Amino acid sequence: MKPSLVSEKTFEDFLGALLDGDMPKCRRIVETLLEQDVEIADLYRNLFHRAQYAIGELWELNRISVAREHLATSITESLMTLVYPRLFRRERVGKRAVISSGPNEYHQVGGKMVADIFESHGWDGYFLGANSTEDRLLEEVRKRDPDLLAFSVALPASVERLRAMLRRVRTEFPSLPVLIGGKAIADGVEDDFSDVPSVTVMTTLEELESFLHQGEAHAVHGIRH
Ligand code: B12
Repeated sequence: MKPSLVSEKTFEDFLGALLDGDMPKCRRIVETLLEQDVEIADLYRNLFHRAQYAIGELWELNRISVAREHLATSITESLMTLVYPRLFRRERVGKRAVISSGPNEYHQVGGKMVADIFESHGWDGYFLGANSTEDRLLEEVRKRDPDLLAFSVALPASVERLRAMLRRVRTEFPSLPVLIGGKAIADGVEDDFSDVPSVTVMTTLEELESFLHQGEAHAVHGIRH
């Protein structure tokens, strides 16, 4: 991975503009980075992720309103579309991933980033969005017949619900490889899924990228945490 192109100054400028709800300025910053050929994982991790976490802290400290947080998140989600022409540069590799935020989980930015990383590696990434119910998820898995299933969980409470969901997934798809990540996992709330077969716990987009680089085809199968 190349060194980050997101300098401290760029981050501060972006965060300031995001807090002001200044979409044109945010957009210019992202476009400049894209012109410099920033790596998608770098842009997502060192600009968007960092800014969203900073927004979360300010919200928690009551220094910004929930409306300001919603505005910032909506700008971030819109800016992610600027990356799309880059996502499909690579030839398709004929692999599919279904990605979900899991049950009762309304945080969807991280899961969408994961889906985009799959796309940028030539996979088809089907992102089911926030709050997937078990029935809806299973229906999509049957329909898409994916090579891999990935979950993104931000809330500690989502982890137990995810376990219950995984039990159902395993009944019907005993060996489908599953990746689990997200803030709740990175914070160490619960990261031991060794009782569920073929589950890999992974917390960063960089890890996901090296997994995709190494794995590409068959190595995806049978990977265990
Ligand atoms: C925006 C936001 C919301 C929005 C989400 C909207 C949306 N469109 O997603 C809304 C308003 C819905 C929301 C609701 C709530 N939120 Co909220 N939210 C946030 C905030 C500010 C940003 C989330 C975000 O966009 N993060 C950016 C993404 C990119 O980060 P990420 O998900 O961690 O993903 C990165 C990595 O983890 C990794 N990754 C993620 N998934 C995966 C998966 C794999 C396989 C891999 C490899 C990697 C990977 O890649 C990403 C890029 O680096 C966070 C602050 C924070 N620190 O996260 C709080 C935060 C997560 N929310 C919080 C809370 C408490 C709530 C509510 C309970 C508030 C309430 N009282 O209603 C509800 C819960 C609703 C629910 N049932 O889910 C707390 C959670 C605290 C905790 N430990 O429990 C936080 C941390 C805020 C805080 N500091 O208190 N929230």
